[in-house]
Amino acid sequence: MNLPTNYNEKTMRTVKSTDPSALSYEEAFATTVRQVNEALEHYLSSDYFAELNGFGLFHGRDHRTVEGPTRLWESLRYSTLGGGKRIRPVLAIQVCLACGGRLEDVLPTACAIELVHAQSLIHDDLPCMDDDDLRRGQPTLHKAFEESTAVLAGDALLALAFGLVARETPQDGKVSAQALLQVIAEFSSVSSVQGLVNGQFVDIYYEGRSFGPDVLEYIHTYKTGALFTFSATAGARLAGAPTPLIEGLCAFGQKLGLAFQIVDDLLDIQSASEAMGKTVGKDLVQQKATYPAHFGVEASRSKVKELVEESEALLNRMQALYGQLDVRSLRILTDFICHRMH
Ligand code: GRG
Repeated sequence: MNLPTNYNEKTMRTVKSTDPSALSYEEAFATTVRQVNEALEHYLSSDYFAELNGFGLFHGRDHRTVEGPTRLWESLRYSTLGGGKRIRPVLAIQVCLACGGRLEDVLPTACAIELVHAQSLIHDDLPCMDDDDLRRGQPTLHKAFEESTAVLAGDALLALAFGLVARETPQDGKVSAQALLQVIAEFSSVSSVQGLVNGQFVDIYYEGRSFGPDVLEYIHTYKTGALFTFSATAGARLAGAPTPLIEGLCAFGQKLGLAFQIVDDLLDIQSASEAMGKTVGKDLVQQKATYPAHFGVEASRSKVKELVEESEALLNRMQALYGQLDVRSLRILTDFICHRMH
């Protein structure tokens, strides 16, 4: 594998610390989060939408005389640009950079992942699902706008996401057409019945029903783990990493995703709404399938610790096999995911 100078070096050097492992998520990834936010701002700007209007059915159509599209556009911006840790795009980007890939090759996919994440939050908050009023410290989309707008904004974000990957990934030969098609196909799977939709469906199905550890792990793996797994895998694919490394990073993403959801379950019990920016304590009321509900708080914490150790072991193994793979940022990410307070 031909790995160019690692971009992480540049990111790390902007921070006043000699020990990168001592950095917080916010310190280590401030640049990456900013890049993601700037790109999202662009992809949800009126200029970009005007550019898209040049396609197909809407070619040459002037929307300025009709009021509705502006409100729809505002709802997309409200739900996507108003906060969020951006952890999934950061994971995709950091994996790509760790494998020696280019930021520009992964940024459209990283943003698309955030759009699907935003879509899943909008629909999850709807009265027919989790029925939540608060998200990222603000009224949920169906509260700030209308329920119909929230459904349609989610639909729009989902379709927009796939267009971003196809349209915006540079076509200069660095990412092969085969790799790009595989990324798009996998993105479709994890967003659908092999991922989020399936996880959400089974989660709702088991509300108030008895469940075992296998059901619990199944729900977490699909509902939350799928986007983490995809983020890591896509990052590696877009960097042109060899298959065994893609597989290793896919397994790493799976472990991170499961750890992230167990920590989320723990935070739902232990945190204040202000810190989380969303309603907490609802899992118990809704009799949700969670790790703490099933195994207790201590066993859930031990499971997170176990997943961290397994993730670290995977990173060490991959580093030993691929000397130029820079796993420092992935260690910081793992640490944040397991010790986060929001
Ligand atoms: C993708 C087509 C499609 C449908 C989605 C509604 C649904 C089907 C799935 C729900 C998935 C869901 C909401 C999982 C919970 C994941 C989770 C713990 C979210 C919180 O993520 P953070 O903490 O949020 O990264 P921020 O606000 O920081 O972005």
